[in-house]
Amino acid sequence: MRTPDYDRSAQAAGIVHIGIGAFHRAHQAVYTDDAMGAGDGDWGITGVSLRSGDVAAQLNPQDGLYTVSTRSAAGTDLRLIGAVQRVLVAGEAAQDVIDAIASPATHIVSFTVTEKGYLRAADGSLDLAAARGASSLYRFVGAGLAARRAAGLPGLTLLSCDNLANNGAVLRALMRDYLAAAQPDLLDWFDRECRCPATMIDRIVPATTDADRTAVKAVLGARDEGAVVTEAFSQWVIEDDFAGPRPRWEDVGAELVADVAPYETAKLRMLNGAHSALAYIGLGRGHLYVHQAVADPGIHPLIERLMREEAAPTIDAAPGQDLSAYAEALMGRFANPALDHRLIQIAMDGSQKIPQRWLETLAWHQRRGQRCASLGAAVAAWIAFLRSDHPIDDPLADKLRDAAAAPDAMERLFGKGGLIASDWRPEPNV
Ligand code: CS2
Repeated sequence: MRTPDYDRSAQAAGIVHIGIGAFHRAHQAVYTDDAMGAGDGDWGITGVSLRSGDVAAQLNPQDGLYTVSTRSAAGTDLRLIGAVQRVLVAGEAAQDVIDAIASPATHIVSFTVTEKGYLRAADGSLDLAAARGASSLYRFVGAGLAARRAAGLPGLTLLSCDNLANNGAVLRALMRDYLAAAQPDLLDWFDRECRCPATMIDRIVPATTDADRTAVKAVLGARDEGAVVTEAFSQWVIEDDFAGPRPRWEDVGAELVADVAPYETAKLRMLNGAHSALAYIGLGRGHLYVHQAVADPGIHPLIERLMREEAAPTIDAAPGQDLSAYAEALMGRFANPALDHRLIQIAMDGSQKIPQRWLETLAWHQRRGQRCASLGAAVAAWIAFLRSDHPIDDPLADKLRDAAAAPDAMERLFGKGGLIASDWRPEPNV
């Protein structure tokens, strides 16, 4: 088993990561572990959980160490990751979180807080009441930045690693909205000193189950509470616009580029768009996992069409970006029989995911007078899901259920002033 090949105890913590779930541990933390293994020091990660204390309870007793199991049809590869040094629970150690952000050793604050963690109102602007709340990333970052300025320290790079369109610009705008309301004297300093690069992040990471932990124990000989399970594929495209030092992630597989948009758009509309369609259509047909749904002959062609004929034409590909090869690779990744990726996990937070995954594609075609049969079926499957007995895990759950139950469900969900803001307007027979 591969283990960290650098002196963990000699590394300063250069990164504070907010939202230290399984995805971060299988993605950015692995690149950072690789970078430190390649000799680039002082990029230890201080993890922060904004809500639950689960990850802190799993990782702190293990000194931040955990395994990543990479699973494919060929078997499982196990590796120990040393990049995470400790995990703070914001609600229990607020000052420690602020101190970590304000530490002279910190250069980057990164985020995987999921779509809903950005606390946006339906029109995309900051929900200021929520942003002033206890589990708001803005409060901690705002306080940490204020302490840095007071100490005469330089600003930071705020690195959003969530599946949002234009995640860097979105984070910058929301952070500015928060500062304008709560700490207006910091705005100019923020503009001068801080950067918010865009990123495209990609690795399929199902939620870890107890069966996964048991499988790891069989190999490791010890129980790893923080174990994560993933696929072999991993991709990270980052806009090269940092406020200060950063790990040499490009030496260990990340792509540092001037413009992330073509990669990000392709990923959101093709991979994530297909994922959400698989989730709702698959659940409707009684499947549990992605690999089952994509193998269903009643679903497979619909997903191919969604990616190749509906999403791909809307993307302004970068030179050398081959969307047909991308679609083919995605079908292979979805079919991975060794990864039990639950459809219900992807079905969660639909109100936050669907605009950038489906509705931008639908609007693009609508402007050209074209219909999208696959995305139309996906929208119908989401409404059927909202009407079904499945538990709805979504910040708008109650409103969605009510809207979906109404005879004019499409209007209430997607119409002007509906629950889901977008440029797409439902038509009869979408
Ligand atoms: C999935 C993503 O849960 C979901 O909504 O679509 O987490 C997906 O697995 C990742 O974005 C892959 O990079």
